[in-house]
Amino acid sequence: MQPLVGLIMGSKSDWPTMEHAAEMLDKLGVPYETKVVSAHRTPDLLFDYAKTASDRGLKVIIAGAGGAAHLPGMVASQTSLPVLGVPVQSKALNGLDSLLSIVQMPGGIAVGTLAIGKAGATNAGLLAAQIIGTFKEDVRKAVDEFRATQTQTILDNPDPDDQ
Ligand code: RP5
Repeated sequence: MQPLVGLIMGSKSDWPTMEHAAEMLDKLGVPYETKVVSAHRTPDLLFDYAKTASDRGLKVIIAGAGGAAHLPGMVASQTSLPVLGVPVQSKALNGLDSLLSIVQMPGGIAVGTLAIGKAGATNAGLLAAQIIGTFKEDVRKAVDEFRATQTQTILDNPDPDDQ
């Protein structure tokens, strides 16, 4: 199936975090592609990827990076597709460096920044699906069902001490 979401990350080492975005996209039936694209180590690839993304049929880009996390902002500078940035939890500063690098975009180029680490990657997949759901009915329904199941599961298990 034609990928609608580009799921990119600065390094293979980001995959244990970013696979949670992939998991959510799988769950919600959103076709996506994955690729390592580094702002620092493969800058030409970054420009090519971002500039051709829309023509290749992508509708949303999820970009995860850690440390000096320039990837989401640089991708956003080269495409008008929505870019969702995931701050990967770095070893040295626990991802605060990643978060601040991604979230503090100057006005005029937008990156939607998610939480640090697994929650952020999960929600990036969910938010990408919600964007795709604005024009793809099956994905919108999958998101609604996911949320309804999540709510019901909590209502059915109110005792925090139950296993
Ligand atoms: C960033 O540097 C990557 O996004 C990664 O989070 C971090 C460390 O990369 P590796 O040295 O593990 O490849 O560009």
